[in-house]
Amino acid sequence: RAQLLSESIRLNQVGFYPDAPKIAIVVGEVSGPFQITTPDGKKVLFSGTLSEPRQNAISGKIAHTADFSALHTTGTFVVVVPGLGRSYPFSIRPAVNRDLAIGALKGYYYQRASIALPESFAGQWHRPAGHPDTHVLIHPSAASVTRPEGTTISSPRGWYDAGDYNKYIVNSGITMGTLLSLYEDFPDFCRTLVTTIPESKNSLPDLLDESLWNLRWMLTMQDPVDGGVYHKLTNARFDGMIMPGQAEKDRYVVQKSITATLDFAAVMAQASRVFRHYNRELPGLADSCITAAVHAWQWAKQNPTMRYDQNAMNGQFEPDVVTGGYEDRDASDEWIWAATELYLTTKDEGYYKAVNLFPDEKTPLPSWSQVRTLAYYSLARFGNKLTPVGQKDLAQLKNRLIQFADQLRQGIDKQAFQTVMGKSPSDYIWGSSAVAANQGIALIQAYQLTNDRAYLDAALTNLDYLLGRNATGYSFVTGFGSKTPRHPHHRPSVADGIEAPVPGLLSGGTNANAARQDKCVGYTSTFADEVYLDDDCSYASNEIAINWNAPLVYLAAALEALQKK
Ligand code: 9MR
Repeated sequence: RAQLLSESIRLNQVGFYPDAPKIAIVVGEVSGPFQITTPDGKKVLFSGTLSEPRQNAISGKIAHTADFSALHTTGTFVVVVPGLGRSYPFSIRPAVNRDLAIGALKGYYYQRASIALPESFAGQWHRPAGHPDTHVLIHPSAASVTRPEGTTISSPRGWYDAGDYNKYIVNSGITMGTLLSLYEDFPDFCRTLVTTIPESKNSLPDLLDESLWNLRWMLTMQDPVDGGVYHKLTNARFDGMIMPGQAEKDRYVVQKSITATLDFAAVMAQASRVFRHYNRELPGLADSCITAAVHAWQWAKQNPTMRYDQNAMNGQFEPDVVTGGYEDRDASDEWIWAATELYLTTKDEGYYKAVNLFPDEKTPLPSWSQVRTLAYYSLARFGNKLTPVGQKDLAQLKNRLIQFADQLRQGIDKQAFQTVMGKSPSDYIWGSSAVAANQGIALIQAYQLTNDRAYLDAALTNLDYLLGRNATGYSFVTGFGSKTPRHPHHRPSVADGIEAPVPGLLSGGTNANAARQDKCVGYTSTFADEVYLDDDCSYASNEIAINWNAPLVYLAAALEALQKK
């Protein structure tokens, strides 16, 4: 008999690979048997017993595991806990994350600036073009002899950063680095990811065509005279909740910054490597990219203290700029990333030696403000192909990555939701969904180095987290799962008059400090792992952003690519 839905049963609402671990977490004081049945309840495929209770270290709440890893039958099922009810449906099948990988990559298409999205590609989310960005003002903070205040540059294309319509180089940096690394790590698999975009018919993989939309914008953000890169292209203040085509505010490029310029150098160096393979289709692009990267590096050498400090800037120039800051006091990690990508592309050991690659024992989790480990990933990818200076450090480097993954993996079994994510309450920051996804990437790197499937299984726990096995019960990806964000802080999703939000976008997710940060009314919990609100006022827990989607694309695609082995 069909059971009523119980929100106490938390699980990946998309599904599981036939041979991978499969668990649901049942929250609350229950015990005894559970079953896996068809959604109508007519057929029982598996019976098991709930685990002993475990206490959630953050909230003190009780959790039990329903482990049905031994079920390998493909199909669509639910978990039933007698007396409690059933879970959301999920499937067990090969390639279960393929649609997610494609959908999350397609998310970037919807974020494109300066182009109309026709119905043939965007479905019900079709919309007119917005932000041509062909007459972008030089903000007084960015004025130079050749580009004085009030002159304009053309800087079209790119992806909107997030729920807002501005374009920020720093955040584009890690986003592009993550997507291009996915390509470099799994080129053959990436060619199979078809997102149905205007460029799908050309000979490039859609992942690269999509990345090109942003790469071409990034190239326009470099001052051709000195090589420095403007920190962002932005309105002075955020747009209202309007569609892109209705936005009319002036757009500016602001001061050049050390972090933007180094992130740009890293991306361009990596892009040069990647697009070198498509020299026939894109003649000259790879050369332009490496030239741009080297020029940026030279600017950085001459301007190492050029931090972007919006508060200090405001008051000095007209108008004040109050949009996203992406401010970062410490550029040492950006130096490491830029030097590494330049070294890998040019094989010039001077870049490698220009920085201290291992300033301490840490392997920091990548984020927009911390890109050191992206350098380690790239070096590990090249492995034995490194020149002698790189070879010398290779063993140490691999050890670091493996140790980092071991730390992540350690103690999952004691965690309420049996995920890598959330072992520490400090995981629940602004954009915590990307913490989970980036932890997953770190585990995949360790798998690549060791072939130990335990790392893959650990990475899967965080995909399970993102898709519903968590303290909120939400799958954080719009359109993927049963209980998904309906009201993300995302201007098109709010303003388009269509009920469903734009699909394939990863909500920032649980954020312990969200209520204090966005002051949105309606949060129902103060436990770090539960502070999430599906309301568009909640920009601190329910915005979407390109740097969060990228590790989701990586994680889903890499897991797909590796399951096939
Ligand atoms: O992702 C950023 C997060 O780490 C910061 O804590 C937060 C506040 O500064 O800003 C986030 O980035 C936002 C950016 O500044 C503007 N566009 C939306 C981004 C996601 O919320």
